[in-house]
Amino acid sequence: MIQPARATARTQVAVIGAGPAGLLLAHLLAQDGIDTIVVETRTQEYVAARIRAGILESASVELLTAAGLGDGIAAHGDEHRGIYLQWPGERHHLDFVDLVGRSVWVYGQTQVQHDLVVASEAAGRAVIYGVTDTALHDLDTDRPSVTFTTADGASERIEADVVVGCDGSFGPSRSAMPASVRRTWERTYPYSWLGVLADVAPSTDELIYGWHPDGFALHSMRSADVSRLYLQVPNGTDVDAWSDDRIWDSLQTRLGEGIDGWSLAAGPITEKSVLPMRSFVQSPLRHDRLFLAGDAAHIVPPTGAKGLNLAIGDVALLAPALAAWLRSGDRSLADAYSDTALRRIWRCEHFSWWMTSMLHTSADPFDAQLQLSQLRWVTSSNAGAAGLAENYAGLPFGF
Ligand code: RFL
Ligand code: PHB
Repeated sequence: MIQPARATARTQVAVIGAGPAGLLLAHLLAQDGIDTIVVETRTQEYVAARIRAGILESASVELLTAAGLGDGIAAHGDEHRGIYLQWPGERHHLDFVDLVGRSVWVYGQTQVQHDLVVASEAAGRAVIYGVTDTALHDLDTDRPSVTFTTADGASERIEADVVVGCDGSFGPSRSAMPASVRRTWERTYPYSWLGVLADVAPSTDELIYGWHPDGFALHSMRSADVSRLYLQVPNGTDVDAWSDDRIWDSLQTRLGEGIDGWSLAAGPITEKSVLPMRSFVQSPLRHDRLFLAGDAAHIVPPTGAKGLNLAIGDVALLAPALAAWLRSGDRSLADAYSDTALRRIWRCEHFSWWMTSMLHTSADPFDAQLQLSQLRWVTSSNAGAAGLAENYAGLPFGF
């Protein structure tokens, strides 16, 4: 079949995916004088409205601030010293600042994405939304390319020095790594989260992670007027089986049982969805001229609040590595990127699995006793608490 002629654009770095990893990479590379073109399959409005992560580690806040993206965090972010861990009858505060000298920030991924889009538009950077048929080519040559169809049906090609896959779990970049070098590790969990967003002031000053025989519950927040709450539910749960009343009753039971004088304020639920939980890593993160960053390379269950922070951490390593290569021909950081990033990725994979395993209940009474023992240790031993705090508040990029 004769293929239609493609319009060809040339750039230094072709980025696939305009989520936080892709837009932040384009932003940091621009600061080093490197050109990018970003292609994104969704519309700009869809990407902006997606409700996802809520917590930034201090290293993420420092990086965003140093990159000129910190105004929103300073104005609307909420710095938290730690979290509460609880089980029926006991609630304990872990103060990360006292334990490890670092805090975390409540600042939603929606807001991070908004800040990145504003910066990208202000700088006039090329981001092409609504593309289909994204495909990667010639990654083992010095002229790799990405082809796609634009929203109005035109066939286009971007030729670049390197291609970076920031296209999350369902994009084409992960599988563009040759099968001969690719290795994957995966764990699925026998439960999901039912997440709700509610127009009600949070009933807590800092996040509450609650173990309960009925299942895990989490009280998070987005602002002084908006709460974000989660309930452990079985896989395959139909969101329609959970009326608003059932959700509030379950949250009150799981988060309030035996906690004297505490009650959960209910309010209008504005969003409700079920999120499956998965751990996944693909290695290496670089082969020839293809690099992976963010969810394209790894997935964590959300219990440790690491997904967005890991994406930021990858990009924090990758941007200077690509800049050194493309500006001065120095490939040493690019060569080291995969191994350096994977050290921190596996630490966060372990932490996310550990938090998930400690807090989600199964039908096994032996497991329940182990979990309660672990929770008592983490909340009563300085060593246990500091280990959790160090991981939750986040290790330095490049760890
Ligand atoms: P993203 O944000 O998924 O962005 C990838 C982008 O690539 C686009 N894309 C393509 N573009 C062009 N061509 C193609 N063929 C493409 N295929 C895909 C996608 O449309 C998308 O815009 O990945 P990134 O940038 O690596 O950022 C990672 C974070 O988004 C992610 O780790 C977290 O949001 C994970 N996550 C959560 N993490 C937490 O720490 N706490 C949470 O509460 C939390 N909630 C969530 C989440 C992830 C979710 N997903 C992925 C289903 C809730 C949800 C629903
Ligand atoms: C959130 O606010 O969405 C959130 C916070 C902490 C987590 C997971 C999700 O561990």
